[in-house]
Amino acid sequence: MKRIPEPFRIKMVEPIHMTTRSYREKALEDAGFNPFLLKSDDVFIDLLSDSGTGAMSDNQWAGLMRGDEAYAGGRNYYRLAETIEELFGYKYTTPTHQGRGAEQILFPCLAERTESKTPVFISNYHFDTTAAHVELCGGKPVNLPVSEALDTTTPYPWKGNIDIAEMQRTIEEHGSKNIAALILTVTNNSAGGQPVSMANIREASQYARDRNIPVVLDAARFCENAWFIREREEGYSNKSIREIIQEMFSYGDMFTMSAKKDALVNIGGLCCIKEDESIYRSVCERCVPMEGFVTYGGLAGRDMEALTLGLHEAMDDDYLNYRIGQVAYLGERLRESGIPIQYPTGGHAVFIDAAKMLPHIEPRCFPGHALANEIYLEGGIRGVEIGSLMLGRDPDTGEQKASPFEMLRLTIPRRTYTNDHMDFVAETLIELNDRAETIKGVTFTYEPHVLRHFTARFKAVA
Ligand code: P61
Repeated sequence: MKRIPEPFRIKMVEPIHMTTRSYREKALEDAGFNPFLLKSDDVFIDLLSDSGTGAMSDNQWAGLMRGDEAYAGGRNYYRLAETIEELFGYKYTTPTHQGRGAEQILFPCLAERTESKTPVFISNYHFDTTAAHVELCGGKPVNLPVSEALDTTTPYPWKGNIDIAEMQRTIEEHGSKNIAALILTVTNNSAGGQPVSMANIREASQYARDRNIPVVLDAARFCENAWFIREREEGYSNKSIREIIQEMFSYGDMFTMSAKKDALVNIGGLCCIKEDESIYRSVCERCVPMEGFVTYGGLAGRDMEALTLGLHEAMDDDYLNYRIGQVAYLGERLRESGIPIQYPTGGHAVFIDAAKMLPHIEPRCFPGHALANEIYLEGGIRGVEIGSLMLGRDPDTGEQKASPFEMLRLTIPRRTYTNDHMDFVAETLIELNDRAETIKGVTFTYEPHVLRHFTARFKAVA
């Protein structure tokens, strides 16, 4: 594959430092063998998340100066709301401090509308905060990824899709009145940043709408998903990213968005409703006590300005080609060295199949997390587990939920690292792979109840 160089020049740099192995051993021990608890100054290449970690453009930085910091009715809010209406066709916009802020003000409104005590939310895959907010409002999150996504070696273009037959069966089993929403996560983060096809979005949406089930897009990585549709789906190669996005959003009734990803800002989120005024009113009622007044939702005016500009920038063809090309570049380097990854690579990260790379570590000893610790010790690189640890326990039974994946996610921040950094990451992993059998699993010394992986502490198991 031809390498696409960065479509930008670097105007400002932030120094990063390599440490010694003995320094990292001490740092990781102090962090309870949980990379989330490391100081970022002790990390050389930080691939924990692509969330809020990207670089803003000169235009966005300039936009910060245009912030109107009024408590209510600030001009940046109206510019943002107009942009949302123009790009996505959604009438009502509520800004939030980040994606989970949108989830916490929307999901209880959807749950309330069902007749059920445990309303069901179905999805191609709920990301962890999404599942947590479903559970916090008394709901049950049901993940229905397609079976192709579960085999990391099989090349399949739409590993992000929802399994339509399973979706139909689940709706019949529970009855449509008990389904609070269909949530389509684009791209499908937990399955490997994998795209959802337009055909799948259309069909799932139609089925849900015919049964009065609201369709929510979890739109954190909407541009990356649109890029894959243009590359891979018949009938879309001549369409613009913007046209594809308009069609994708036409199949949703509302969307939540962590703007810290594709919208290219360091903080921000959105909860937008296409036309249902009553749900918008319920969202507003929750927004005021939880996030802030409805025209700022936890954001400064300047943050909303940067977000408006970011929405446009993320749709740029050169940017998207480079962005997804960089993820594919790291993926290819690993694959050619025999490291098992979710293949083909998705939009924002390379997912190492830790179950395959470390078959001697059982899921209950978290192979993805063990690998995250090891790559930090080896090269000062920080990744994140996506597997049993992140999935957590069933809140009713206390049992570990069965995870279809045990992965280490190497998440690439936008416009931040060069391919030389990617080479260093690949070389570090290749070295680790050569001594994979020496890597040990982990067990908890402290396990929090909600979203445990963020603050848990561990020790190695013999
Ligand atoms: C991430 F290690 N994602 O992927 P907020 N929906 C989707 C997301 O990907 C998402 C949110 C909603 C993160 C941040 C993160 O255990 C972790 O703006 C598809 O983060 O509130 C966030 O958006 C929530 C990293 C979240 C983690 C949880 O890196």
